[in-house]
Amino acid sequence: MIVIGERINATRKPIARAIEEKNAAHIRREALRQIEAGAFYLDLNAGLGRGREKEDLVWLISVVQETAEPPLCLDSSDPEVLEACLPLVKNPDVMVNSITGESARIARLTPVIKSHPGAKVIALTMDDAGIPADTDRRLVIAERLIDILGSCGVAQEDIFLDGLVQPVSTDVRNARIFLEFVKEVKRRHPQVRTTCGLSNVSFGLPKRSLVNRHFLVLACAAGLDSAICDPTEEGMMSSACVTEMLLGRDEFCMQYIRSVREGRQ
Ligand code: THG
Repeated sequence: MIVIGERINATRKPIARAIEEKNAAHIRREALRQIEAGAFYLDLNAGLGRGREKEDLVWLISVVQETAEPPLCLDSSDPEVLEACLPLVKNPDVMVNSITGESARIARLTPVIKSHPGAKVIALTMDDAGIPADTDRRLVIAERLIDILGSCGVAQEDIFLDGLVQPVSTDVRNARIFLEFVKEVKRRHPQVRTTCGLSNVSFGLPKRSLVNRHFLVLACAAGLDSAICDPTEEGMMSSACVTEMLLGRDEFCMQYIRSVREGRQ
């Protein structure tokens, strides 16, 4: 499971405050905590909605890159912000989060993607009509996104389709709709990868981390390759590690045994 650490996101109040106050130490601590917990990519989101997203994301990138150069996942809905920030990222293993099936976004983002060969791209299965309620319509958008990204030169394994999991609190079928999406994408396109904002599933419920980590197990079994989540959340990384082993993806149980030996379980 490729974990994309979600904690450096301006919708979280401590991060919004750190950005406002230019508290670099706080951001660096959040980066290190997530890497130590097992995040591979760090998602950076500076969308405070105060018209300074570009400057703020530039600042986040520079701060996070001061100590280490971790793989980054640039999380913005504004193609202009992504275009300005991508050249600043030092680690070539970078993710663009995200493109959608919306025509305006496609038109603005495809040239940016073409000019950054090797970048991984998260593609959301929504279009001008919004997020489809059913699996089939999400699959139609997914096929279109695979075609578009392929024609931009993005390799299949660098495409991360996000089937946009919706809260089970609003419709109890929502987790299943997402799991079916993942299974079908992996059946049709084994090379294409899948991801999701994991905690969306538990929105509106108590004890969210309990729901999140059980959903991670199910999604992992359905073939989910990656998750945007909080690696410091209780049980999250343990669930991922044990599930990978039980699904036969941890040769000789080495990762699991090592994690116990190192006191991570
Ligand atoms: N798909 C993709 N990218 C995404 C998402 C997705 N990026 C953003 C988001 N969804 C995933 N990241 C976060 C980051 C932080 C939080 C949730 C998701 C978070 N939320 C608090 C909560 O829900 O309780 C609210 C903030 C707070 O007040 O602390 O922390 O789906 N591709």
